[in-house]
Amino acid sequence: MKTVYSPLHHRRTATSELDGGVLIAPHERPSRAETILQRVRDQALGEIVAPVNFDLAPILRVHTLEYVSFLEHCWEEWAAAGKPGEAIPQFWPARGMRQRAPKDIDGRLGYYALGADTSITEGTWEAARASVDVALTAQELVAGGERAAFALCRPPGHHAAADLFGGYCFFNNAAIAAQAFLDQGAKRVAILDVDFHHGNGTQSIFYHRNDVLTISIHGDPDLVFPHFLGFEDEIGEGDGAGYNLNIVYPPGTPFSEWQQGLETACERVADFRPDALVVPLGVDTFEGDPISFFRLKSENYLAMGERLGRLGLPTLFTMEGGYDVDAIGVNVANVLKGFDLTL
Ligand code: OKP
Ligand code: MG
Ligand code: ZN
Repeated sequence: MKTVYSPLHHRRTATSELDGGVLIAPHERPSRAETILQRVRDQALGEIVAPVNFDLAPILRVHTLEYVSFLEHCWEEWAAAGKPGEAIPQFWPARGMRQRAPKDIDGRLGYYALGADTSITEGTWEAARASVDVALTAQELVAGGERAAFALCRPPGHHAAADLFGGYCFFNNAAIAAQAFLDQGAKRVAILDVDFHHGNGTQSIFYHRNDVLTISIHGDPDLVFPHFLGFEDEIGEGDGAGYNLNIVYPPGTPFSEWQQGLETACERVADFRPDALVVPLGVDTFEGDPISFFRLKSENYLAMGERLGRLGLPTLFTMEGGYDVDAIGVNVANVLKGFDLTL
C-alpha cells in the first residue's frame, strides 16, 4: 500500500514534556516518523507520496472554530506575553468552575487542554496542519479505489476532541478522515483504534452518532492515561447508543489475550457493514514501550495486520503512538505487511 508522508512534521519539535515533576525530552519526537519512513522504504512496502494541502473546511467538520483559532494563535500570544519557555497549561476549569474560555493565554491554554504533557511550540500549528493533510491525502487514495493507505501522521491525533488538545495530539486526524468519507457519500465508517491508549477524542467526537462506530482496545484507564475516559460501560448515547466499544486490558497483557479483543472488535466491525475502516495505529502496545504496559512482540504486528486485512474493507491507517523508537519502524511495517498479505 502507499504511504503518505510530509517532512513538515519536523516543525513539531517540542523540547519539554512535564513528566514526573520535571521537564523531559518529549516521547513524541521527530525521529519516530523518520524511523517508520525508513523502514517502509527499506521493506519496499509501496510508493511514498507527498500530501496535498487541504483548507480548514474538513478540520472544521470535527473541531470547533474557536479551538482551531486558539491553536493557530497560541504560540504568538504566548511569545508576545514574554513567557520564557514552551506553552504548558497550568490551570483548568475544574469541578464547580465556569466552562468558558477567558482572554488570558494561561486561561485559554487550560480551557483547551486535557493535560500538561503536551507543550505548544513554534511550528506546532504547521506540523499539526500537515499531519491532517497527510491523513486526508491518504483518505482520498482509499476513497479513490485503493484498497488501503498508510497516513504517516505526526503529530498523532486520537486524544484530540472537538475542542481539546493533549496526549501529544492537536487535530484528530482519524476523525477528520472518517468524516471526510461520510461527506463524500459513505453511509457508515468504522474506527478501530489499536493504540495502547484509549482514543478518547475519537470516542467523544462520535459519541452521539450511529454513522461512525468507534472501537478502542487499550490499557485500563483506571491505571493509565487518559485516566478519565475509556471504560467499558461507555457504549454511546442517544442515537450513538451501541456504537462505541471499549475493550480494556491490564498490565502485562500479551498478544494471546489482546488478540481476543481484536477478534471481538473485528466481528463488531463486520456486523456494522461499514463502507470504510479507519485504524488509528499505535504500536505502543509493544513490550519495550517506555510509557505503556502491554507485552506485544514484533512478530505479533504481522498477525494484527493480517486480521485487519481479512475484514476485506477499504482501510486507512493513521499513525498514532509508539515510543520505543528503535522498534517502531519494524512494528509499524509489520502491520502493513500483514495487511498486504491478505490482498
Ligand atoms: C499518546 B498516544 C507518560 C506521559 C503520558 C500521555 C500519553 C499520550 C499518549 N509519563 N502522556 O496515545 O500514544
Ligand atoms: Mg486504543
Ligand atoms: Zn498511545
